[in-house]
Amino acid sequence: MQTTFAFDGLRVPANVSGPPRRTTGGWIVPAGPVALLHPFGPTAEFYRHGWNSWSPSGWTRLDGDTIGIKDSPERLLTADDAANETPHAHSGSAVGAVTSPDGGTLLVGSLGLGTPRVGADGNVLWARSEHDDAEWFVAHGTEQDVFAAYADQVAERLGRRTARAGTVWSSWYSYHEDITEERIARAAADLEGYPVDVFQMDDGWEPIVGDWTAGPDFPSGMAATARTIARHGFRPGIWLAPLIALPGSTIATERPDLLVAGADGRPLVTGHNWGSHYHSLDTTHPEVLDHLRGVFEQITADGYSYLKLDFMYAGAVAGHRHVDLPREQVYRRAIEHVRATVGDDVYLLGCGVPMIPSVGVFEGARVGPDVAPFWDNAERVGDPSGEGARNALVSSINRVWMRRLYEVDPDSVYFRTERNLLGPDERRALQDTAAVLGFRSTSDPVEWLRPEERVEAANWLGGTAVVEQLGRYVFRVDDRLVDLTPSV
Ligand code: 9PG
Repeated sequence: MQTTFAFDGLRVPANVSGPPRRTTGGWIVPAGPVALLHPFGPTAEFYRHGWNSWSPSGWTRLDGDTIGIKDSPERLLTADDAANETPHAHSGSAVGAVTSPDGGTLLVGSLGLGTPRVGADGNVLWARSEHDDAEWFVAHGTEQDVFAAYADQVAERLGRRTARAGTVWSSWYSYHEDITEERIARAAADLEGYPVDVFQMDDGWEPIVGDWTAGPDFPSGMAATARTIARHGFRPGIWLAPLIALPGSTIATERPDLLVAGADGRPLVTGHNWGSHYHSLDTTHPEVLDHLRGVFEQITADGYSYLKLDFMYAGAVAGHRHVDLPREQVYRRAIEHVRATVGDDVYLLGCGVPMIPSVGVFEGARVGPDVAPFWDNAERVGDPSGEGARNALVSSINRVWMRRLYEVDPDSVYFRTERNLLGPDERRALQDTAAVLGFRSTSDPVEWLRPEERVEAANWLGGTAVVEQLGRYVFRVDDRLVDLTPSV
């Protein structure tokens, strides 16, 4: 049906599937395709929201370049919604908005789990879902107001978990996969006394992605390392990618029938990393749920209560499963199963997660690609999902509104000058972004830091800040004005 939204000072003719109704800060529109005739023209800016943690997000002019992963199907499969993404058109996942040159923002966002898409051109802001099962929220107002109202509508439906992580040390951006029980023990010992709450071991402890048991570099077992971490005063945290399996893993080798399949019935390739492709576990299969229960019972029994669950989008990709259900709902049920296994006191940080389906089931979520000790990613020009400090900062700061949904993790910051190409202003921009988002983590081993850098790290990690958003990328952080515009 055709309708007209009457906003304060703006009338927007629209095609919708049924009569809209008023709600706080906007309108609820029934499930089904939506097209809004916006009057802002091609010089308006479009907010593009990426599907998962690593997917490019941000603002761009409708008459300018699109934001997305261009020219790499492999990257697209891992770092965005490959089934729907059209990188050369202005579109994204779940929510989108257009901002007129004079400042008003028109937003449409999904309130459900039907793999929704939103896009725009100079005349139309459109929205549709793979599965038309969820209502939409439509609003017009200031940028901050409409995104806050949308987030509140999402949280009202999907819930919000409120436990906080505190400060985190991660092994990834220093040691990468090169970790051993001695190296972890040394890093934890050196960190003793620093204002760090969680010591999170990252990828490298397991023998292969898919087999979640102690690898050869952890001969004393994972419980022993958790005890070591705890002895130094930290909450033990660990990384897992529980929904994927490399071809050589036990589950992929012995039970390929438990993997998401392609049209040919063979295990579907659902992403690429570690110099390989990998597959997804079919979480609609009862035996996969049993397997996951076992993995999570073991890891929590070993003493880990902060779990970074990575590559999680792979549980929500399109493919053939034991039970045919909308894929974002399949994903959410899997996380609910994990939650039921670990209980409410375990902190779950989602990474590579589909953003909206993770609301209410994760305490925290990564909101950008990986940082790196360099600013621009020279190898991946035109790929805003590539690792790098700038790419991480840009996506993360454009997702600051998601603070209302979970803790938002912009990834680690650096204090070290050793093994780091980032200059002082670049390191500071990352630190400011993390302070604004309210999630403080670093990966610098104390032994890599000079004396003055140790002081700086301790002060920043121990700090708290009162943050007020003044503009899209402008914040008051305590008494300081932080303008991240030059970094974006
Ligand atoms: C461990 C790492 C770290 C890191 C995670 C994740 O788009 N990609 O292909 C892509 C690959 C790896 C990746 C991120 C994106 O890194 O974000 O913090 O835990 O895994 O292997």
